[in-house]
Amino acid sequence: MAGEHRSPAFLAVNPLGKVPALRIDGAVVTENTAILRYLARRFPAAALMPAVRDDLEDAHQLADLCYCAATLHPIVTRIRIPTFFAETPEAQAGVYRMATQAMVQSLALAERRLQGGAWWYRDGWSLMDAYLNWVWFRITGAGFDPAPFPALADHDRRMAERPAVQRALALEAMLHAQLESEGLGFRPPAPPGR
Ligand SMILES: N[C@@H](CCC(=O)N[C@@H](CS)C(=O)NCC(=O)O)C(=O)O
Repeated sequence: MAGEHRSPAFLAVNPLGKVPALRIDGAVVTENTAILRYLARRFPAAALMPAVRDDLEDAHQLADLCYCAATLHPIVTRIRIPTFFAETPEAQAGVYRMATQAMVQSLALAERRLQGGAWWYRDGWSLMDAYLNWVWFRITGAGFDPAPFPALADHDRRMAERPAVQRALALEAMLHAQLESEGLGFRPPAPPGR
């Protein structure tokens, strides 16, 4: 909220002024899709993504990550921060409303997929579950109605049982409290019309 992601210091890390950016071995990797694939390949023992048998399976995995990063993620931003996309409160309410419609449409794929199993891939938990759950956490924290998505809500409960998720959420809550105390806390705007 202090705009540090647009500061020269951060633009030197990622010229697009976006997070995340991962500095590793002195080099910077940006874009969630690239970061997640890099981590999965660099730490195969962690089994962050299922092993692929051929190029086609690899393409399917890339498409899955792109679904989160290129389809869902930009809609999350419009739901949480409509002020980035329109100037007047009326126009922002329109951005929120249309982004919510787009999210309902785009999330149907994930809902169907999770109706068929506990995790995105049959082999078990993967980075896809983490990214998808981030989307869910962010939008339901900004007034998105969870009711039409029971499989995603169940998935969220399963995710919340994972110790790593609990650690990540506790860390985020701690950092959020710290930012609040500095007057830099972020609260998504109340959903328009409420
Ligand atoms: N294409 C990027 C998008 C990342 C992104 O939109 N990050 C948001 C935070 S969740 C951001 O940095 N927004 C700041 C801005 O757009 O000014 C990726 O997949 O990593």
